[in-house]
Amino acid sequence: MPVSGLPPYDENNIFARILRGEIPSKRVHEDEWAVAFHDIAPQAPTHVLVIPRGAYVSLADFATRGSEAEVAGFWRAVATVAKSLGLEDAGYRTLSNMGRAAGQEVPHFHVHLFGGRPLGPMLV
Ligand code: DGP
Repeated sequence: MPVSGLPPYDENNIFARILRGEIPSKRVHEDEWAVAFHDIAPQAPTHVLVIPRGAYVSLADFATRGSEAEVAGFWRAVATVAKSLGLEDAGYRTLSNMGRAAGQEVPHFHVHLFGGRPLGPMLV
């Protein structure tokens, strides 16, 4: 069933191909649950994408079908990546676009991690 205008999971979406190593990426972290790499069009000095290894189109899909271990492991990885990139002291922002109307372009669930400068108030 499509979620918020997103089609069912496409095994050939760009992040699936990055996960399989078919497309290069600048990886900063990988573990059992997640892979993190620099965004191709950074919007902050540090702009990293964290994605689960599993095939989920969106946060809603991940939260619905992901196991407790996957969900916990993924979110731990987000915090681990932020810490390993030295963002923890100054602070950082996480963001996930859920669905086309929210600006989600790549239909593999991902969390943006922004840091490296004062981020100001969040604008929606
Ligand atoms: P979203 O709009 O939330 O779906 O964000 C998708 C992000 O993915 C966007 O910030 C640009 C990034 N992106 C798109 N294609 C590639 C790619 O091939 N490599 C990398 N590293 N990032 C990509």
